[in-house]
Amino acid sequence: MRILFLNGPNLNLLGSREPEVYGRTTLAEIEAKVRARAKEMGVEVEFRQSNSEGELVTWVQQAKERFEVIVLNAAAYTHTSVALRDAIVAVGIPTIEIHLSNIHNREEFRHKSLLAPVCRGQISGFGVNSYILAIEAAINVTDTKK
Ligand code: CA2
Repeated sequence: MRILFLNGPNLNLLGSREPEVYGRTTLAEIEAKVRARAKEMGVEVEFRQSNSEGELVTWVQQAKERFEVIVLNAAAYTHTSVALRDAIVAVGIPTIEIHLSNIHNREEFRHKSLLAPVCRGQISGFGVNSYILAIEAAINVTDTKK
């Protein structure tokens, strides 16, 4: 199984600012943890970050035939992007929405995810572990209802 991890805007800043909200782990360190766990679980991962909505949309489109599952932390685009939502529907690859923080106990504007209705599920609020839990979810995603 090949899993594509996509990370949205400002996640490249992890570890440097707002540690009280997002922790002190950098995105490179998260990637290393994901790779280590994926190796144990016998799955392949690709890990990318972009600040550009269009680039994220292109990567979702290009995932067709190359990846079985997408794990997506769309960051702020979670709450705004009809384009990403449409891309997830268009490619039809099971997509798992993840967040470091619990978006439901933060500001009201973060409670709404435009992506959640077209994703298989959402993992939110477990810090770096949201990424690790997503590997487990991805491996079992074919067992879950669409
Ligand atoms: O909790 C998450 O993973 C979020 O997707 C993170 C987004 C936020 O807009 C979502 O509501 C929830 C923000 C990512 C920005 O990351 C930063 C990291 C360090 C310093 C500043 C921002």
